[in-house]
Amino acid sequence: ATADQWRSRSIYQVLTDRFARPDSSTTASCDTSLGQYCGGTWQGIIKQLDYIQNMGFTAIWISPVTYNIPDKTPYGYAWHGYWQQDLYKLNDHFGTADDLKALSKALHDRNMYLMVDVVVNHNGWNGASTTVDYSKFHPFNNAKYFHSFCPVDNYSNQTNVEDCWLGDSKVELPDLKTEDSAVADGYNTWIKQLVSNYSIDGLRIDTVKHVEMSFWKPFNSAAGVFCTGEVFSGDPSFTCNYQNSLDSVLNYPIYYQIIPFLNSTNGSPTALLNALKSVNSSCRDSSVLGTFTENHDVPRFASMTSDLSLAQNALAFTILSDGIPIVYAGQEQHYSGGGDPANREATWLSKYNRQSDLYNLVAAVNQVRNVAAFIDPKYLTYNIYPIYSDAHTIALRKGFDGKQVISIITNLGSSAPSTTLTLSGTSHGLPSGTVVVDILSCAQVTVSSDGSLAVPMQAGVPRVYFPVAAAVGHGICGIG
Ligand code: ABC
Ligand code: CA
Repeated sequence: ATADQWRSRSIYQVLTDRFARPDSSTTASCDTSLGQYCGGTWQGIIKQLDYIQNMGFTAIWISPVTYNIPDKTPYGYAWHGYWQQDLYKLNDHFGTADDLKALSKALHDRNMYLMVDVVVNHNGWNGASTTVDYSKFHPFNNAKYFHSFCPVDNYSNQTNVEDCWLGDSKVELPDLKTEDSAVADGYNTWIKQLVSNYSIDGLRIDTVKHVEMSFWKPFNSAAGVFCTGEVFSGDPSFTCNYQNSLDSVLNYPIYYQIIPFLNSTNGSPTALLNALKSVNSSCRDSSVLGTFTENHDVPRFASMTSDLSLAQNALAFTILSDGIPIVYAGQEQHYSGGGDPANREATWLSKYNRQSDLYNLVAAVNQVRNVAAFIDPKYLTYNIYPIYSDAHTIALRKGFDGKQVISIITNLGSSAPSTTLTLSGTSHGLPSGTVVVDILSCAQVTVSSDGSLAVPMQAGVPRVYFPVAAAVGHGICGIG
């Protein structure tokens, strides 16, 4: 599928080993500190697609599928899939080729998309750089395809970032000579075939800033499907520059500003509002960036604060801001693991609880986004903008007149006293007398005769207003 087709999607990120087992167990132990395979598979995911789809997601992103370091390293096993050794073999812990095809088909039968994580920057090696046996790799089975060893140790030197090796002496990540045409051609041939064999709809590309810019355009076109790249940097101009060569990048610049606004009741929204502006001006198309507040590399939101209302605000913003929302499995269960590897908990241990507050919040917010985009696809390219802000709270508008979503995002916290926030008529753009519904509480409010909208703020929860007239018949809050 193309970037245009992906724009309206909402993505649920799973680590294949940690999301669902084929025996549907919800008790199998999985100690994140041990670095072991916990038993999640592609067949396991198929069995839990209702859990994902009932939250309103229309795509999933799974771990890299290729063959990895088979043995135990000082960091444990390659259960996450980023230590690739053979591009043409699958990681058999996750299933067979038929299983992967079955997952792809099961998703397509539900009109959902499959996004696969891919790695081209490096292979994985269990040991120090001096011990690498290149003949173990396929198809790049010779030292001549790799940069000679030097560690990535200076992130302000782009040559060091591109040409040196990630990893360390326990697990090295031998760095491919991606600038060599034999290597680039090899990758382009491989990706074309992988996408076609498994009917993949999109790619999440690992370590994009560690590969020279000129590699990406040909790779994206060889893939022939939507590509979003991991450019791990909070700097809008640096990160957005990669969108001139790839369809999309993950929105780290926004990530790095949402977190300090919402992870305590003292954060300021100023930097987030500035980042929204600069991402919009620096990125070629902010409507297809991957917007997230958690992933498998960063500490879970709930490891920073246990306040549920703050987590609700973070998720509401993730899904309602510009771009393609990405929610990391476990976020909807308020999982609280810290940095890698603690943030890689097994989702099954939550028993796939569909009654949890955040599960229901994600479902409601995905629903309003899906409806807004269905009624008017231009909702998606309408740049969100602030219509109100104070020290703790912002109100945002996205969407054209009569079908705009007005979100109020706050870090007041769950112990905040009840107050009323008044949004003036010129800000929200809804005429006097318009009835709007807060899709989270299902409470309705009418725009007053002077044009203002009186928002009841309570216990730090977000508010998400949608005109009742636009909501009719789409299942929102049961409005028929
Ligand atoms: C293993 C162990 C860990 C151990 C580690 C050293 O080795 O498990 O316990 O601590 C995979 C596995 C990891 C594994 C690594 C290495 O391989 O998942 O468990 O860690 O063996 C991607 C993937 C990631 C994957 C790899 C490698 C790459 O998402 O899961 O890891 O295939 C860098 C890379 C980025 C990479 C990330 C983990 O590391 O660029 O591609 N992610 C700065 C740098 C970033 C850097 C980041 C984190 O730190 O600029 O380049 O990312 O180390 C902002 C700035 C940012 C800055 C941040 C900290 O602050 O704007 O630039 O990021 O303000
Ligand atoms: Ca490289």
